[in-house]
Amino acid sequence: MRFSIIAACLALAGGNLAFAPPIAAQFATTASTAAFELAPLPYSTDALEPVIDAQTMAIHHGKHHQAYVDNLNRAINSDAALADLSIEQLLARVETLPNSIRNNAGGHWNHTLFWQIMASPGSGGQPSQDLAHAIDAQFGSLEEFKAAFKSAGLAQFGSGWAWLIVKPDGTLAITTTANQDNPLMAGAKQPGTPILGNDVWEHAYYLRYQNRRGDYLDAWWQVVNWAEVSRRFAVAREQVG
Ligand code: MN3
Repeated sequence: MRFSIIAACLALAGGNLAFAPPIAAQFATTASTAAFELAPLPYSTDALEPVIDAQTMAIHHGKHHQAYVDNLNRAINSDAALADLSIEQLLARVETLPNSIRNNAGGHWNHTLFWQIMASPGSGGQPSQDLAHAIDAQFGSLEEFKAAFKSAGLAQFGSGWAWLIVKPDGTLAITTTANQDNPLMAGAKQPGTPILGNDVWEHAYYLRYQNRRGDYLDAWWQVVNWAEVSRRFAVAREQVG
């Protein structure tokens, strides 16, 4: 991407080579700094209708998530020591980093997961056999898990997330975090690897559900991509051995 911009600038400079070196040098400098990017949604903005409306999706992804990415890049670029760290490495050391990085790295990671673990209503399938067994073992049944997850989402005061995580011992747990925190962050009250997460910030549901967070949490199961959640469960279980 950057090389094509440089090429375009050089082409625009035309025969006036006096302009070429400063332009090239400017881009060469910025190329070494952090640049997290906002991936496109894996479906159209109206794909989750009527559970999540197209306008909410467009604003949530195009404005809110974009802002987390832009603000994260701005924060990273002010500290050269952070330039080469992955998003997971940043999350693992948030306790030593400014809140701007905590909030925006969390926002970027959380929303990247969120888009991927949703799919058009009715297309998300069911939990894999392994995941279904783990859910039954921990919560009794899929329905009981859903009820407990809804309770957690309702009980999260203010903005935050409800999560299904794989704990370091390989078992499942439901937990919540405030703001854009997540269970991968250093100091999390319930550490683990999220395989499913629901955004309970009002910006995630207010246009369609207004104050009815419970209705949103109920309807949301229709757009859960269980194939992707099951894939993440298998990966997380492998990592904990
Ligand atoms: Mn959000």
